Amino acid sequence: MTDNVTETPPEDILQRYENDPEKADLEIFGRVANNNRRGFLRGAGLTAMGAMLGTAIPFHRNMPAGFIPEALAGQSEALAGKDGLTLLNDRPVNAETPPHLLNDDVTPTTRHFIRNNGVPPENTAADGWKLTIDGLVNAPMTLSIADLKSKFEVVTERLVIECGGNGRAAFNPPASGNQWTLGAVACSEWTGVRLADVLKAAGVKDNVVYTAHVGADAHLSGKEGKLPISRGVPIEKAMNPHNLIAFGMNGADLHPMNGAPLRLVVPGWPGSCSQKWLKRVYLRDIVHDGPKMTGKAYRVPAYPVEAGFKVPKGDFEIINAMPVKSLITTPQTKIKVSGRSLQIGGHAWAGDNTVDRVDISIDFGATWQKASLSKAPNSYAWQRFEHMVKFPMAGYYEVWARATDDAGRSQPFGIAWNPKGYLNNSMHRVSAYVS
Ligand SMILES: Nc1nc2c(c(=O)[nH]1)N[C@H]1C(S)=C(S)[C@@H](COP(=O)(O)O)O[C@H]1N2
Ligand SMILES: [Mo]
Repeated sequence: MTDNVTETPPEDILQRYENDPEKADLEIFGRVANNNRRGFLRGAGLTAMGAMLGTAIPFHRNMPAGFIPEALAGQSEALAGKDGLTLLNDRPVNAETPPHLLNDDVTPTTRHFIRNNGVPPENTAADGWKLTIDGLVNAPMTLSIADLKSKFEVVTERLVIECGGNGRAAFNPPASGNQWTLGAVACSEWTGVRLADVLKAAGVKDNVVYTAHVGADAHLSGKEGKLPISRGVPIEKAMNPHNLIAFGMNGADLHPMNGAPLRLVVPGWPGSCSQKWLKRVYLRDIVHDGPKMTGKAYRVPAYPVEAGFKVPKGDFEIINAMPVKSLITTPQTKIKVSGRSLQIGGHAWAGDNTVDRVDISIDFGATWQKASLSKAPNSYAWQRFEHMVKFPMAGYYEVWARATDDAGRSQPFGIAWNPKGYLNNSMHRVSAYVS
């Protein structure tokens, strides 16, 4: 690797990223950001970052290229139109939402997380946008957004999108990639047409096994025609009536970072199946092998492994439905309580399943109390739970929430470790200081 670290005087790192992200990566990290591999901070970049933080960074060698220190996050303009999100990376932009800002039953657009694998398209105008449906169909089609609206039934549903890597930050040994804590999940109200209706209109051939999704974002390398991500789902999942080709988000247009003007929403499965800036869906007679479909991407070992285990290459399988999970959205953790009772609330969801019950513990899991749980307004929406807990005396408590789905599966306390840090559905805990 060539040493491109320059001796420029310390200046605002975020500004440098805004001016020219590739150059900033080279100057600051000595390499171009690659989400899967770690570069490190050194030379003038290290000096600049240290100056901004006001102190030295003992573990700077562990900071991956493109990494923005938490203390500086939130200052970036990448989050225009977003409110209170924590920036994890700004090349590409990745930002999550703190749990207490996810309290609404319908996640406002301002609080929907952002997970980008590449560089979003600059032109996100609905006018002139075209979606192509082809591959193994009887009648390939190219449709404008107006065509979608006029030719197919338009539906509105609340649908959960959760990143497969949500919760990765808790992995030990750590897994590379965005260090999501809890907030790479949202349940917005999406408006669009059913993917199944559009595929039926095109005519699905008998030999189809998988869909393949293409968006308009560019690869980080800038290489023409190279896709940052192209995932797909088995045709059986694709025909589920709750998958939408969406042009509306919470009664308005989609946010540019959430896929404007058109995206897939494939609820219940890893968020990566929900292609943003959707340009093309094609049908295949093999399992789709686009970028982030193969290798270890969005795959877990086919059997349980010990933390740190080196899983042989052939032993990974594609993640399908996401596991049952819940999030305490009120109160915010570290809450100070004067008095003896506290109202607990949050949401629970369960991949392709529904949530049967949510239980709450204030004694580190020794005993559990059943929370009240609302029915989902439609399949794949998250379900609200509420419970009043009573503390016996002053002191430190943890409130734990554990959801159980209609197949009898519950959230574990610990993490089912896997090399890439997926599917962490361990119980959410918030602390309470009772005086
Ligand atoms: N075109 C495109 N679609 C994409 C992505 C992407 O990088 N490019 N990221 C995927 C991933 S990994 C997730 S988790 C969801 C996140 O959707 P959001 O950014 O609207 O929250 O979008 C998916 N769709
Ligand atoms: Mo994701």
